[in-house]
Amino acid sequence: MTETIASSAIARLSTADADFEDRLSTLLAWEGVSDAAVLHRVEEIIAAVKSRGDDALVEISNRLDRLSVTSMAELTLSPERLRQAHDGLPAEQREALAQAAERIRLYHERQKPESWQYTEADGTVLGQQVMPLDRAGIYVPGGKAAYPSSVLMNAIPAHVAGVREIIMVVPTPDGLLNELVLAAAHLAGVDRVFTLGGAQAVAALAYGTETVPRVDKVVGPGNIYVATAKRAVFGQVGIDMIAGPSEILVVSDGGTDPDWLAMDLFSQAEHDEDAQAILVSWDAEHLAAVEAAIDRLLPTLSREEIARESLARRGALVHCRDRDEAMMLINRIAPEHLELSVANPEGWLPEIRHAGAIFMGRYTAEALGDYCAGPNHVLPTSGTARFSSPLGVYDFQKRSSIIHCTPEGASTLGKVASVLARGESLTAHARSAEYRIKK
Ligand code: HSO
Ligand code: ZN
Repeated sequence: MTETIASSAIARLSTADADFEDRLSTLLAWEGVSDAAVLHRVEEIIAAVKSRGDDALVEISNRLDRLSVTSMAELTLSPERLRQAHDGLPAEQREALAQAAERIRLYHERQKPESWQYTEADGTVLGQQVMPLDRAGIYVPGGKAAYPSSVLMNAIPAHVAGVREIIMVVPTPDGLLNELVLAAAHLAGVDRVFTLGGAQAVAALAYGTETVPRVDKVVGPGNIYVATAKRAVFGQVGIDMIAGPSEILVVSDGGTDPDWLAMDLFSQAEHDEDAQAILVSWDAEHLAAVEAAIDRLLPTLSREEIARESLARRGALVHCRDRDEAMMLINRIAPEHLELSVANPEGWLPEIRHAGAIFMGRYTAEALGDYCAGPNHVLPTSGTARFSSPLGVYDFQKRSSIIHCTPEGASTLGKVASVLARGESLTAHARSAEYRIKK
């Protein structure tokens, strides 16, 4: 068995090792489950918000976020307050946010699905009508995970989809507000903001209170309490995915500067201790060079401890046989982020079946996509790219089907429906269809 070298910050695996499959499975395993104690507390909070509305929100927020407010008015931010936050930013930040927002908007405009209809020979019209949700609720975490970029990534697709009202909730532990988050909300088209967090915020959005309007879908990342609350209210409202820790898989052909690759891995690892960064290459010398770069550059990071812990817990440098084996690993892992740091990434694309976002070539760092390239950074994690897609305009819309029969159409279809209805012993169905059959 290949033991992790004690001095190294990151595990080394080789597909040639007998225990490779076991080690890879262990590395990829992520249990997103919350424990019974968390579920119990979340259920209590939801029940309190459901039955006592605003009073419960004030009480719970005071207790959990260490506030001393007396009414929901103190937990509500006006659109003017958002504008002030925006106008008060240093010009450089304001400009960067505006550029990012505009690029994200342009990209998502392209996603807008069209309604469609077609007419059959007898004049019967069939179709599909796409409509936005009435209200969407966006959860934005507080504290160290408060990302203005995530406000843009969640709210802009909703806005582009045509959602009538976008409500944002963001906790203010100890009363601290993040001005960049508020500025991003202003730019992204958020209509109302409540400074609520945790399970109580999710419950308020799902059920509504005197002050907080009930929404149709709750999206956005959050801690274990938020994720558990989202699961609990699903069905009452729609939810987006329950995201696991962020991950990156980098595939290198050996031609990229090892420092660049080390920093790309760090950019994922610095998110949190459970984030995952994996590099795959068939060039053993190159892997050793990246490992040296990791060891040299780690101490230079502002979030060194988090990155180091993440690499130690869940990171890996994987040596594989060749390009085909690298491709097999990509589809096996189904990564949230895939960086193809190779000479001809286009040649790889047709074979990549599972990846949330694909970053093509040596120059396309994931960080560019995280902030401003245009595509969404809310992506399927933990292998769920096998069956799901990046957050987008379509997550804030739904479809209605349309049927419009002519007398001829009703007659033809009536005969089919009548036979099937009698086969199901549903005679009212049959007679309803038969009334419309031409005599
Ligand atoms: N990499 C994160 C998104 C993010 N990065 C926000 C920086 N800020 C998940 O895709
Ligand atoms: Zn990131």
